[in-house]
Amino acid sequence: MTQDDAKALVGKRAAAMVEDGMRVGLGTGSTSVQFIKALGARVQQGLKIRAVASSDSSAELGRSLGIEVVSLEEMPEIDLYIDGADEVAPGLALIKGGGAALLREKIVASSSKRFVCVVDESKLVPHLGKFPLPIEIIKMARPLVEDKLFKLGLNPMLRMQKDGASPLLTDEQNYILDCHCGVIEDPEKTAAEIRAIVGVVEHGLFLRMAEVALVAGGNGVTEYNG
Ligand code: ABF
Repeated sequence: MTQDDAKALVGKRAAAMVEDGMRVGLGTGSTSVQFIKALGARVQQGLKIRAVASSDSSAELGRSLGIEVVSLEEMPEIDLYIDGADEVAPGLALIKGGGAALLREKIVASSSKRFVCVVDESKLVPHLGKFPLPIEIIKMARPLVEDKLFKLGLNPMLRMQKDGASPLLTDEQNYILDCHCGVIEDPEKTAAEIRAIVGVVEHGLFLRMAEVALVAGGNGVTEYNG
């Protein structure tokens, strides 16, 4: 099975979890795209749902497929949020934000009764940290935040646009610092240290948020509970 096949399989499995009348959170990234497409197909067959999206791109995709996408203000409570991750470690500790949507993703996850993570098996790791940890920061605070992160040994690097000419801006017009920190031994401690820095908006450690990860691989889709 290719990685694309695995993403399509797990996206479809997650879409099958959605029931009539549910308030759904739409994740971001290529696995979530597969979920949104499979959900859109069900909506076209008559499934009635409303959704909140974790990025402008997912909102656009959802609407283009006939999904009613509303704001969190209009629908502050969500029944089921489906989203991908960059790494999944024991305890269902996640790194997210490779797609630069971590702030809205964490807001939507925190507004949801249930968060189900969808990944292919390449995302399962024994420890977080090989994937650079994204941190969303206020532009003005960059020198201050970078200095503090260097002192914590987290080696931040400003994320640039694909052409490398200018810094990438999130949907909320903030910067992303990608931290090349190596193995994160104690994610709770690292999360608390980052959170204490003035100018940090949010970090990509999602701890004790997902109830399960659906993992697609050679054996089909399996449940990972950490
Ligand atoms: C979102 O998309 C992110 O939090 C994560 O960074 C990324 C995963 O993307 P993909 O599904 O394309 O690997 O879920």
